[in-house]
Order: sequence, then C-alpha cells, then structure tokens
Amino acid sequence: MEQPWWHKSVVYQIYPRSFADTNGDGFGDLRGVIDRLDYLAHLGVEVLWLSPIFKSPQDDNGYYISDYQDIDPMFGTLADVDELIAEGKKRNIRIVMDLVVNHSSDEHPWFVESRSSLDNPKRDWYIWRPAREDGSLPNNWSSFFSGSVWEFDETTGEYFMHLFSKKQPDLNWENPEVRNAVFTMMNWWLDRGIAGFRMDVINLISKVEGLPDGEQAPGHEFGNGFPLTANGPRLTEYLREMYEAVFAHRSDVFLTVGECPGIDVDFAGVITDSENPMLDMVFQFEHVGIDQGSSKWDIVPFDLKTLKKSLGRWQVGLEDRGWNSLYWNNHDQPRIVSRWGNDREYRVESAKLLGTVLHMHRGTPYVYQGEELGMTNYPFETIDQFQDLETLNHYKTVVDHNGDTESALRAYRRYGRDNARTPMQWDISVDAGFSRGKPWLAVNPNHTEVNAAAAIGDPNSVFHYYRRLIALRKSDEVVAEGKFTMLLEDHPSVYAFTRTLDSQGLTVIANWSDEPNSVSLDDSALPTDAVTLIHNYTDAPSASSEISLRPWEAVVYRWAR
Ligand code: TEU
Ligand code: CA
Repeated sequence: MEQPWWHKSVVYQIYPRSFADTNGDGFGDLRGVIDRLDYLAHLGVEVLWLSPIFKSPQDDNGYYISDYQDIDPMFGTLADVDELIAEGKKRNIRIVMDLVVNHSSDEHPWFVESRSSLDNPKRDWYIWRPAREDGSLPNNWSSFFSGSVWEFDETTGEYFMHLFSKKQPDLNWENPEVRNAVFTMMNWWLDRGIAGFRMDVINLISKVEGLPDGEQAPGHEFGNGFPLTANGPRLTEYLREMYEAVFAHRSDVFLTVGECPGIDVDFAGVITDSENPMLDMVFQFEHVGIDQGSSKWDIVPFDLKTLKKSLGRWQVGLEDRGWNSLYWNNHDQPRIVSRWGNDREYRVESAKLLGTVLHMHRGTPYVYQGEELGMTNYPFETIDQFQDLETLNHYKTVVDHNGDTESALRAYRRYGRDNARTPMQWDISVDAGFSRGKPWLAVNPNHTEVNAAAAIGDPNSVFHYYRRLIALRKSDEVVAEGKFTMLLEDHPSVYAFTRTLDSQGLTVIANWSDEPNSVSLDDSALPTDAVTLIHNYTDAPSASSEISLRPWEAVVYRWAR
C-alpha cells in the first residue's frame, strides 16, 4: 500500500508573532514568513504550521479568534496568505493553518449575539447554564488558566463555560449549526489553497454528559473536570462528520493533526486509523508531562527511563494502526535543550542528540522555530518579564492566596510558555534581526552566539545537523517506515533502539548524559559490519559489541542482513 506523503515529511511550526517582523511594530508578520521561505526550504521542511493568524483581540496570542475568515492586521492580509501559499508551492512547502474551534473569542459576532438574550438564535451556539439551586456555580471545574470555567453574564443572568480564559468561551458542538459553520469555514480555507489544519484541543469539543463535578483535592477551590471531559462521548462522531464534510472528497494533499491533551494510545489509534478516517495524526502530551506533577507547575525531576517508557509505548501502540506526531517543542513548551539537554557546556551536542533521538522514531517530526538552532530558555528573573496570560493568571492566584511566589517563579522559569515565544534569533544585530522596532517580548541575550546566520555559516551547526536528519526521512525508507524496538530499557542514561524494515535496519544509540558511558549490544541489535549514518561528534565509534560514548554523543548505524 502506498504510504501518505507526510510519512516522509517534517513539519515546521511557526509562531508568527515571534518569527520575523518586517514593519518595525515589534510583532512578527506574514511578510516576515514569506521573506524567510528560502531559509525554510534550505532546512528541507515541506509543511509549515502557522500558529493562528486570524483576526483576534490577542488575549491568548491568537488562540482566541473573532473572525475565522480574515487575518489580523498585525500579521497582514488575506492577500499575504495567498502570496505565502503561492510562494510556498514554488518551494514545495505546504501551509497548514491552526484551527481553534473548541472556543472562539468573546468578541466573535457569534458570541456577541449568543450573550445578547436567552432567545437569540445563537444562544445555543455556546454552553450556557444557570446557577445551581443553592446559587453555586453550574459545576466545580477549574479552567486551564486558573479560576472557574464558568463566567457569569449579567445580561441574561446565566453562566457560560470557558475551559481556557474567560475571553475564550467554548462553542457548543452539540448544536449542528455550529458544526456546519465550522465545516463551511474549513472548506473555504482549503479551497483557498491551504494544505490542512492543526486542530487546537480538538479532543475537548465533546463535553461529558451532564457536566458532573470533577474530583476536588482537599484544600482546592475547584475540581478537575479535564479527565471527565477530554475525549468525550461524541468526539468520534464529530470527527467522522468533519471528515465527510471537509476532507473525504479532496485529493490527498492535506494533513490533519489533532492536538489532544489527555488522550491515550488506544484512542489515538482509533481516531488516526486510516481504515476509518478521522484525523491523520495526533499531537499528544504524555511525554512532555513526565517532569511535571499534578499541575504543570509542580517540578518533577527528569527521568530518562520514564521518557523511554512513554515514547516506546506510543511507538508500539501505533505500530499497526494510526500515526503519531513527534515533537519536543511547541509554543507551549520550554526549549528542549534547556529542559532535557545541557544548554551550557554541551548545548550543540545535546541539541543534536535530542534531534537524533526524535527524528529516528516512527511518526511525523515537528520542528518548532529556533529548535534547529538549538535555541534555549530565556534567563527570566522577575515576574514583570513574563507576558503569557497562563503565567500571569497563575501568579495572581498565588499572590491572592499568600502562596510561595519564589517557588512559583522557579516553575515559570522552567516551564513558562514565554520561553518558547522569545523572538527568533536570525543574526548578531540588536534584537537578533527579528525587528527594527521594540520586540513585544525580549530577545534572548545569547543571540550573539545562537543565531541562524552563524549556524548557516558553520557546517557543524545544529542547523546543518537538522537538515541532514530531515533529508534522511525522505531518502531512507527505514527512517520513515521501519518498525521500532527499544533497547536497554533500564539504562538510566542511554537511549537506544532499532528500526527495521525487511532486511534493513538502523541502530540508534544516544548518551543522554554529561558523563561518558559505554554499552554492550549483541549482534542482533547491532551487527558489527554496520556503518554510521549520522553522528554528532566529528568521528563516530565503529560498530562493535562494546560502544564507548562521550557526553551527549549520539550515533545512528545502518545495516542489512
Ligand atoms: O493548548 C491546549 C493545551 O493542551 C494546554 O494544556 C496547553 O498545554 C497549555 O499551554 C497549558 O500549559 C492549546 C494551545 O496550544 C495553547 O497555546 C492555547 O493557549 C490553548 O490551546 C487554548 O487555545
Ligand atoms: Ca510586524
């Protein structure tokens, strides 16, 4: 059977606000993306996922849309999008849009109408409930961004639901008019020439029946509705309906990826099963939660064995059915080389190791802007340096409850989303060539060392290493399709696995550590006549039963039997 094109492609995520600013207002724009297409083509990526560029009051930086069929003036115009699509096509780069339809902005005309009266025809387009009989909130769920999911609206005396901020009211997918409006809008975009959608929190669109209270930990003001309402009862029905209404009758040029926090591997297999099409792949969060506790701000030490267990289970679980996205970074996660690598002495080596491990898995890899340069977390110190509403809302609740602001700050420095959102580092000039105005968020001072111009000029840079990884997926069938087998599961600091396809095989060995390590592998895991395919030091250890690895050394061998 012929495999879909995106088995061999790498997706590059652009956070347009922070990518390249061409008019000096301090915000990146579409013209900036168009100007950098040659850079992206040089890297070898074939799909660009743009974080939302639609009209938005920008409360959650665009994840909060007031017109799905227009572009926010901050980013440009529809004509710019058309030009981006056309210029992309010339370079074999497809454009994928971010579809944010679990919720809209509270300034979307749909919501403005919905809140205007109890009998407005759009009333039922959102999730409205009266207070409970005792006057309490309709249920006890907490929002992702602190506080209750319910916001009281004076006009009609009822509450509306918002799983995220109160400016992000949830759409009521139970209403077929809502679904039709969304599908019509999706078709409009595809007809315009975009190549698919990344679907924001798509597994939250079907809410649990009756909206029952969630479990409430002692001393907590709210309960946790998330496990109840993620992957809800009508999700597969809605996704099938979407597939039929939008994708079924188009030729195979698009890509659909569902952002699905809290999904498990079996259900991911169901919704990405090509026999019963819904989505092409999921973007799941299990592996990026392993160093966080019950809240994302609880710091848990990183444990490589836990990471192997998680990624390994997803590799095996989707072996026969379904498909997964592979990523370390996005606009919501801290920079991977700071999180799980060593962003000081071994920044380059560990960034390459992380790229090797990820790109040699089975699935579709995602590169988040700047990851290909080994960009690091920002040296945040004080709360006024942060801009993300998630961080600021959380800080406010800590202060209101006389909590420990120092430990909260420690968590924001480590996991805060602003780490991923500092401007792209293009060159050594002031503000890294991102903007000639004042950037909306400070540029990392290390841009004098870590920047695209320097990386392109250095054949040993992280950039050129990523180029080679991306090219390998295209040229090597085993990278794209091979079966995954974990090796050395219990080793605390070496990540190793094989990929096999018929008589061909790859062996990946990565020393995830500041210390040297040596491992022994038998002939079935690594034949001694294997040759090196890619490695992150200038020379590589030759294949043998005993391999010694330097700090953060990663090597991939190729062999045939
Ligand atoms: O994120 C949804 C999501 O999975 C959250 O748990 C996310 O990890 C959040 O950042 C918590 O730290 C999506 C978008 O990627 C995010 O940027 C938006 O803020 C959110 O939806 C609401 O649209
Ligand atoms: Ca701009």
